[in-house]
Amino acid sequence: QPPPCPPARSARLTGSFSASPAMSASIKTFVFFDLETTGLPQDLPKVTEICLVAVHRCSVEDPPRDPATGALQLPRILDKLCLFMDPGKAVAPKAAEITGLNNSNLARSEKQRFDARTVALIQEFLQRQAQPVCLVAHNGTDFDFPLLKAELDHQGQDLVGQVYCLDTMKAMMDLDGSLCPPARGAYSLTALYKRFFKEDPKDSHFAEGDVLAMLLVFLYKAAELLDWAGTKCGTWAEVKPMYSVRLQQSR
Ligand code: DCM
Ligand code: MG
Ligand code: MG
Repeated sequence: QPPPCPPARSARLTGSFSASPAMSASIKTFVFFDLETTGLPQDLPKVTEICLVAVHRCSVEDPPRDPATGALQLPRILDKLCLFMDPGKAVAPKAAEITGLNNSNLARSEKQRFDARTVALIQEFLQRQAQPVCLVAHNGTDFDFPLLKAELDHQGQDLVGQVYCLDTMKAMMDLDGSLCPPARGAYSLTALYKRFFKEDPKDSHFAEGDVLAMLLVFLYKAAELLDWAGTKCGTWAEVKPMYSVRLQQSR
């Protein structure tokens, strides 16, 4: 059992902002999402792939199970949006290796940039869901939320309406009372999936593969995470872009 972190650090790492508990307890739809990218934050990455999978609260509260084994199953009703982009900058070798996406196969498939139409698709997808929605991403606080914000910002746009944010890595660490950075490796998506399901997740570093693995991890801890979401969710309004458009264009 690692020693508890000092209070200041705990507060920062939970990613808990000022969402009103009464409001985030009313989240109707969880939209699990993952981004594949040209690289890590220091590379000022661009998105190569986005997958969003929307799940109504009722499916999270009562997930289906295999009648014979009792094993958790994916909910029957999932809205999905998966899009690939031409990032307009070089995909780093490591990113290409793990995602299978590179400048050549994205260009050959004539993929478009993360443009105004991409933003419109994401907006419409979110607005189709029962409101309010909560975006859920693994390590979202440090990666997926600020990067999506930067891509929207690049288009001069932002999400509309009240949108909540939940980082499954931070939430799982908080639930375990294990908030110190050395414990992070134990809370990677792969590590959590292996801990709960005793096998490797399928299609790691494919956006949809990572989203479905994250959804199963979430369902495994659904009762605790729903409870956590009711009081500790962040809000989209408080997410800052990973970088500014100007910085990206100067590279
Ligand atoms: N990434 C990277 N190098 C790593 C891990 C990730 O460049 N060792 C980048 C490329 C991935 C993106 O982060 O597309 C998202 O990672 P993940 O597949 O874990 O969601
Ligand atoms: Mg990810
Ligand atoms: Mg991924």
